[in-house]
Amino acid sequence: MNIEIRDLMLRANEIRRLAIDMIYNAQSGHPGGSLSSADILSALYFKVLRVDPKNPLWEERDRFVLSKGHASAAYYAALALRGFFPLEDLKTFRKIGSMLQGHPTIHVPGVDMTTGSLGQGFSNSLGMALSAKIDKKDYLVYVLLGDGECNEGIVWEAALSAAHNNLDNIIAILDRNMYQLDGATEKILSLEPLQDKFRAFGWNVFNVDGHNIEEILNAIDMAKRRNGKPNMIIARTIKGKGVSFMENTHEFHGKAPNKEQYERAIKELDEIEHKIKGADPNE
Ligand SMILES: Cc1ncc(C[n+]2csc(CCOP(=O)(O)OP(=O)(O)O)c2C)c(N)n1
Repeated sequence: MNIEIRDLMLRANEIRRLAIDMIYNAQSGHPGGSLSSADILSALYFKVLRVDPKNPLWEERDRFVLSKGHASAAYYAALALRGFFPLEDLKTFRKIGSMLQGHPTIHVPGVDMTTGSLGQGFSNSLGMALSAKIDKKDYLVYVLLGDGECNEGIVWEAALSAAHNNLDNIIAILDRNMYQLDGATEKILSLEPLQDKFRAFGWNVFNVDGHNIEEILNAIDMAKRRNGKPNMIIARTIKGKGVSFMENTHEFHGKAPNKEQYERAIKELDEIEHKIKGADPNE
């Protein structure tokens, strides 16, 4: 682990802590899928994305679409930490009148697409990639989707269309945490063999440990080589990652922690921070 990776891990942990804070404070939100995607968001916002927080609508910027819009707490935390708006604003999460509603909208600086209706953001990202090609722009379109989200028919229609249009400027990341709203994905509507499905639809497929930032970055580098096919990075993750009693369950998909659970969660995340800081960066 080098110093850069350690910094990205600390950022991910900070995203997790802020997301838990926000959801607890609002007594509403989605902890499970926010925690599973924190390392991916850290890699994107602190290393990969070509964006300018001072000029969120910069035309040449890379686009990012959070297609699993319910993970907004982690998304807003990443945007605030990256400097798109003050950290103080996170306290208004899900409050009446706040720009930081339960699902992201384009009124939030740094948010490129309003999402929340599952499958739609993935399809929107295709339009962005297609328009980049038409306008001869070289920005890339990143999109993060959930595995339960792949129950939506629109995902597969978009997958067909992206390959048909040779949209190699799309880098999709699938948060494969194995749980959706009310149970395990394979029990509700099985997706496996998922990588074969995307390959058969004409995509490059990369498999990574979605909590290993180095692996995420390497896969993104490979996806950037652009061979005429759209790119799908299947990131194996743990729903609720970082908070023991939220891990590998759908129980905290859309449920806020109570006071005792909140305190326990923050304590565990503090311990993780301590551990990352104590690790030898040259190992
Ligand atoms: C079209 C649509 N149907 C239903 C919902 C309600 N919903 C919100 S999250 C969710 C489950 C999503 O599962 P997954 O993509 O696996 O999310 P993650 O585990 O990554 O949080 C559902 C059904 C929705 N937002 N949109």
